Amino acid sequence: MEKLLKLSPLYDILKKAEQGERLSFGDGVRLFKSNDIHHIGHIANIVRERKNGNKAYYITNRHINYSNICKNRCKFCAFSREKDKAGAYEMDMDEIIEKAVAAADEGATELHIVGGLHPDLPFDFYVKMISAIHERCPDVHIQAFTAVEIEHLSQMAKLSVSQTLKILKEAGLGSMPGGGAEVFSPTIRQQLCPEKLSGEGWLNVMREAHALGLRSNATMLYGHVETPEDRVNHLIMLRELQDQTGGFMSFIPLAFHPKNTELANHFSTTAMLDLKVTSISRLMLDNFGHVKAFWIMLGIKLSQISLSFGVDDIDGTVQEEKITHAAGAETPEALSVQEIIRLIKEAGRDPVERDTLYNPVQSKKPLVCAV
Ligand code: V47
Ligand code: SF4
Repeated sequence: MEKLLKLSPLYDILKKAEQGERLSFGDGVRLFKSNDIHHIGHIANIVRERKNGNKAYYITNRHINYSNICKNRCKFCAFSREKDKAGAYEMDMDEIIEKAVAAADEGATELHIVGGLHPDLPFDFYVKMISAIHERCPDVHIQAFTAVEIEHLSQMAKLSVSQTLKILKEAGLGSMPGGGAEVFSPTIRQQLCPEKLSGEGWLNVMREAHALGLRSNATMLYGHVETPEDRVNHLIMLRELQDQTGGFMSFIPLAFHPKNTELANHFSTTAMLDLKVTSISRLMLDNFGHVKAFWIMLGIKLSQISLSFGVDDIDGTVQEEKITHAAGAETPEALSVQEIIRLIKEAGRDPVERDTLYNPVQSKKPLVCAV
């Protein structure tokens, strides 16, 4: 391989990555502009194995998308609806708690709870939702609210982001998912989601969360109108915040699904771009522990292959997913633990069930909730 690697026009960059040297903006852009997926993947795999050995993580979890009502109109989103318009929904507290309790009874160790920016649900609703779930299922980790939702909740509550997060943490919030990051470039945000919290704003919410001891994930939505330069800038901004806080657990590249969105004339992502993004993310984000393939968006087969292209985590059982499926995802909404384990083993990796914070899960016994 070394002989072949020397022939690659990317040899200098790949050698740097292999030796643990930080890659520059220019390096990242050159990688994205190359189609040498074998060599990029090979070095990403070396880095992936250096960080996580032969382990491939998964989690028993459940997504709850409590409402699709949103005051924003992001052009890439097929999920959101205006209040009182056809297709708008809002789960009530009982329904949310029922889903949470059922998931915990079936062995979920994590609840992933996100929704739109509801124009008039009071902050108190969200606090009650978290505390009610936490009271009923104290052993289940609640990963809820993107940085964009937190900023919105802080406006509804007329509190600072830090105070908002503190109240939610006291109620039982365990960590935050990585959604809402999209691509940080102000030009792209202006074009696709002008009402949305800025990239700087997203990073500031995460900085506040990490300062309070709340860990989080980070994402990047790719495969729409962004350039290789936009992607690399995004990754470097994440890397810089991670240098300061160390609070990010995993990075999840999100493959854009165009159906039913205002960008419906765009193509879906290709396998080539998907694997470049997982591999180059692994190489650029040298201070992130994990790169995760959200199989719902990446597809089951490509997620399996991505385990050799930088990825060490294949997410979870999920059970119900509305955001990507509104945009035409053809994946199922759930995978069983047995299916996930088979995918991982056939990829030659060792499956490790993890909790949200990447501790191995010892007991397979369902966590029982208080009735
Ligand atoms: O914030 C919206 C994206 C995100 C589309 O942290 C779309 O572990 C593709 O962030 N095509 C929500 N993506 C999902 C998310 C996530 C998922 C799984 C795990 C984690 C984690 C986070 O989905 C949104 C937005 O960036 N999105 N529309 C679309 N048409
Ligand atoms: Fe609303 Fe999020 Fe959809 Fe944007 S991506 S319209 S903020 S639900």
